[in-house]
Amino acid sequence: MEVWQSDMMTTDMKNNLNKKNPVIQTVYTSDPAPMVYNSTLYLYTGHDEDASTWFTMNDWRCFSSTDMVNWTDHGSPLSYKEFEWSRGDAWAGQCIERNGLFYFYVPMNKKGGNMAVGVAVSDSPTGPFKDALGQPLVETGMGDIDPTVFIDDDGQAYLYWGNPFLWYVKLKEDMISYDKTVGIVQVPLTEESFGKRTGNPDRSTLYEEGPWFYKRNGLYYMIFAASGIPENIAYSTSTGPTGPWTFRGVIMPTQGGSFTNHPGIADYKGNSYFFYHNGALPDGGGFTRSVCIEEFKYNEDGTFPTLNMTTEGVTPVGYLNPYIRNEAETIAWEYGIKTEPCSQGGRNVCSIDDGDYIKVCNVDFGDIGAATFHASVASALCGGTIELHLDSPEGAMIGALEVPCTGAWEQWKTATTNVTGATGVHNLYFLFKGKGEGDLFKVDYWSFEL
Ligand code: FUB
Repeated sequence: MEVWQSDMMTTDMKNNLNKKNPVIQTVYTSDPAPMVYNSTLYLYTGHDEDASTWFTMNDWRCFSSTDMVNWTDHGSPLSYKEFEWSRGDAWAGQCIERNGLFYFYVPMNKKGGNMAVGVAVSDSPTGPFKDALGQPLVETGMGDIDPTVFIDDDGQAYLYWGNPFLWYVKLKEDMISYDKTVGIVQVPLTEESFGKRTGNPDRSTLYEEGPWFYKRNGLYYMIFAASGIPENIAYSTSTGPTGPWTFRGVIMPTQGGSFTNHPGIADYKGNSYFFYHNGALPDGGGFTRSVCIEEFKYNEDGTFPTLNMTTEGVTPVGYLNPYIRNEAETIAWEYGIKTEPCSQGGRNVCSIDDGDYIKVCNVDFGDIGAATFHASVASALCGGTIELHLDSPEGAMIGALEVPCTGAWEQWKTATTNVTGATGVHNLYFLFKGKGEGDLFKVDYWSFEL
């Protein structure tokens, strides 16, 4: 198991064939917030702009998976620009479902003011989300960032947030207002509750930011970025939703080349997953971060094991069905490509150059095997070829789709080719080939046929 160390080189993108971290390679992502809904795991992230030298973040991103290794890119469900009162800084948020609506709690800087937490609502987990209030939901003027939301078994919802303080409100059932009789409560940051920090008179406990609040087997968990800069991830537990909290120790040491970290926890298909970020992509670092995932098992008593950052990441918990429409932007690993909004709706893969590839994992072709392959493609230039290889870019080639010039980048055509030798379960590589300079073609979606 390869563990990230602070002096480790960044990921070798092209030859990273058996590794799954970071889980998104097309953009820098941060501050992961997983949400399980309708048997799908949705991953909401922040988005560090390329070449950032500060937390330059304009929108949030959403990805989804049903197997934890192939991630579909849904683009941006929400930007700070949706909030008329915001001037920027789309920092760490979390989304939750209640009564068929999705509530996305997000911190931003106010026009002419400080950070504040807003809430946006949508009837779809992938958005678009709309500002629910036209003004912030909560603000204290003292570090109102990193909201985390949880609905308890009795229906009471809680929103915690803050750096350097930890605050909470009891949300009303509408999820866009809170109980003003209780008001905004400041959690006592005591050594017993959040650990002892030395050398910083302004912050006497390890609590820093990025809280993640949930309940498991009757125990409430507060996971948080801890210890100052550089951060590790630590946690506290309580028998009640509002404390008192007991400090339990560090979960993830400082690793991975980003001076911040941010936890997100989800149980999915019988496994427990720990989401975090690091600086592992090329040109990555504290302001160009990337989300990673580790699978873990709670100890018998509900405490956490120590978790290290790895490049291996998680193992699949499902198979990809090649005989249905699959979005080209469903990706386990890629080299060289990007995604963008598609003129046919949704997103498509773009920035395809000769030698680039997309890998999808655990594709189940079945016993009979595939006979044909179709893809929706567009090219204003010379087109090219999509070679279909099993298990590595140099593995058995089961087919090669000629992509024609379709006349325009928005002119989509379905191209088809015959396939042989595709049976059983394989990782599938789409290896892009072509002679032109720059973008060869775009791909919207694909499928195989028996
Ligand atoms: O992503 C911007 C800020 O960095 C977040 O709000 C913090 O949790 C830290 O990850």
